[in-house]
Amino acid sequence: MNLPNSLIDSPVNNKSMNGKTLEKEYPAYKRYIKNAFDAGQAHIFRWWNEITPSGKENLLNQISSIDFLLIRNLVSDALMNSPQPMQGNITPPQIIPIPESATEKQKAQKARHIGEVSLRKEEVAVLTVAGGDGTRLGIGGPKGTFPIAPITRKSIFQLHAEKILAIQQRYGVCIPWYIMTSETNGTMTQDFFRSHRFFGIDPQQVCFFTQGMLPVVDLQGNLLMDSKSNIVMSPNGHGGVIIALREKGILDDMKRRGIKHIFYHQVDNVLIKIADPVFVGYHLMDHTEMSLKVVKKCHPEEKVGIVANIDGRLQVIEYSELSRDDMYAKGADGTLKYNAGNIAIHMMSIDFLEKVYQNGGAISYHTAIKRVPYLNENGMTIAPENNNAMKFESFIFDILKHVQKSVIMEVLREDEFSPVKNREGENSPETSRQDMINQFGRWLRKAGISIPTDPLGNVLGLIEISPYFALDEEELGNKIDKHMRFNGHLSL
Ligand code: UD2
Repeated sequence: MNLPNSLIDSPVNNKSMNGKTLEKEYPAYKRYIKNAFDAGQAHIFRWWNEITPSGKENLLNQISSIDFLLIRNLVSDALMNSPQPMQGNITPPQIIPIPESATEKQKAQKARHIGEVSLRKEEVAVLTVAGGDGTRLGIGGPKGTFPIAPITRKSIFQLHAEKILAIQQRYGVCIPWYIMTSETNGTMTQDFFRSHRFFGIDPQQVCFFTQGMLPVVDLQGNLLMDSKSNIVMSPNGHGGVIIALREKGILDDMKRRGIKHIFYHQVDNVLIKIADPVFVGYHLMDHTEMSLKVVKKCHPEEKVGIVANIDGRLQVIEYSELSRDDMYAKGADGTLKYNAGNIAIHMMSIDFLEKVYQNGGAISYHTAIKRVPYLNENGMTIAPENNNAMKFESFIFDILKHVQKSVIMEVLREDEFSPVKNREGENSPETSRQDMINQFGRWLRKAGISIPTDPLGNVLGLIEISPYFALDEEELGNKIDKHMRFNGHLSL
């Protein structure tokens, strides 16, 4: 496919605004103005003579942050190469199974011990990526602020914070917590933490940083505006964390604090076992560079990437990039052949990240076709009914291409994975709350307390156990009054 004319010579170039005049008027921005015009994006200055000085300043600041060459290349790639399912010889990876045999259990115990030693040495930091727009949930604010706990309605951020505090207490350590936000939700996120006094965590150990943004373009590659002085920008994907860690001095901060390994997770998983010592231990045991937790997919079309070897190299194939045949392929035992669902929980060694930077640190981008409101050429806001825009996002797991050694650990979905993604249905606040209640119910049952369930196995009633009371079933078993009777409502 050829590049659209708009990218080669925008008609607006000639019509409404002269680049040279602008360059003369704003010498400090000369280079950026030229870049915008050269890239065929002159239409963004269409309303230049109408906008206020602060609007002009905003637009100039925006163009100085945009890599027009990168956008041009991404657009041309997207237009010339229609999305293809992942090519190559796909084979299932080697996975540490959920321990069942005595030997497997022993190995997990050993891993736990190694992980605990590392946690006690304060070598591990937690990194939460929370820069996404959360459009599917549609709450108009950071997802982590969503009130999710079944009874107390604590926010997702508060649950994470309390888990970190509980781990700190258990091991007598301090665990630095790095939170990546975006320009869109960064201020709101920090305000939320401040207004909740950081949920009891020492503010000195929490470090917020923002990821980069990329412009959103229409299906021909023209930058979209949502006001006469504002280009629509979108976070550059969670892979942006790789750039931000270095550019924002986060990696240096980690090294200053003696951190050697990063526990990485997505903000939306309410069952996350933060800094799970067993996972930390497996990662360390084999001197691994980057490790992954996986669950068995719950159905072929579940929206999780799959972890697989492609032509012998470990990769995550995003759900949108897996062919239908591979999605439904069955192994010899009749189960899904590609069944290792990526739940986006990783351990990454600082040394490995250094290696990624030494290899150039370049991240690749994937194109997502979305529906994005915009200002049309008459200055009217349009809420499109169909997909009208391309967003470019990088994925953290693309750095797997730099990995020599990695560990993949299978975990039980009901113990560790319940993300809040959608307003309703699968992976919604309702299912996440139920998953929490069911988990607490299982812990209580293990401790000998009778907990009634419906035919689907869902607990009848409400249960919430604070991370301060118990982080896991073992801790609960040690603390709970075994003669307690559940009357349908329990908050500990
Ligand atoms: C992600 C994974 C998918 C699976 C699933 C599990 C990708 C591309 N896909 O799918 O394979 O593991 O999660 O839950 O990762 N985020 C940022 N900045 C951004 C974009 C996202 O910080 O620019 C964060 C976001 O706040 C969230 C996480 O990354 O915590 C996942 O983003 P998502 O919900 O868009 O990813 P999803 O569900 O498509």
